[in-house]
Amino acid sequence: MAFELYFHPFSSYCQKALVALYENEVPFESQLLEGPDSPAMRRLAELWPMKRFPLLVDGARTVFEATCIIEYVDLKHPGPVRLIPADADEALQVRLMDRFFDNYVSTPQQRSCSTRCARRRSATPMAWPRRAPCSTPPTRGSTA
Ligand SMILES: N[C@@H](CCC(=O)N[C@@H](CS)C(=O)NCC(=O)O)C(=O)O
Repeated sequence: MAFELYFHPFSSYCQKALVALYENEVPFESQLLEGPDSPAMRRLAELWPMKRFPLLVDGARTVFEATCIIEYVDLKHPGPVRLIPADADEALQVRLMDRFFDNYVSTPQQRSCSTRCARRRSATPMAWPRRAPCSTPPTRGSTA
């Protein structure tokens, strides 16, 4: 059975998972998260109550967190391109870079985009009526 990937193309975390699948031409079924009420979004909420994406489904198994999806794909569907080096020390360097870019680039970038999307939504309510692909940002002054 082919993997299923729940994703939105504007999400950098989803792009990480997609690169892993495309690099080794791993077949997968796209579950495109088209909006808050789309069937794929409802199914995502059933499979992963945190409702974060990407999410990979492999039969009865669900794998969340883009980094873990990459490791899972490398483990279960190895191809000519090694996603995580076999050498433990080199693998550690890859994981360090992964953590750096997630924590200090992607997450702040996502927060900034979400803030702008939310401002735009309140100015033009029809742009994305209820929920953007990424989290609604905290309001100014909140501690979240
Ligand atoms: N740490 C997670 C982050 C995933 C994440 O935050 N994805 C965003 C999309 S950019 C999301 O699911 N947003 C939906 C929401 O916050 O409700 C990963 O690496 O996969």
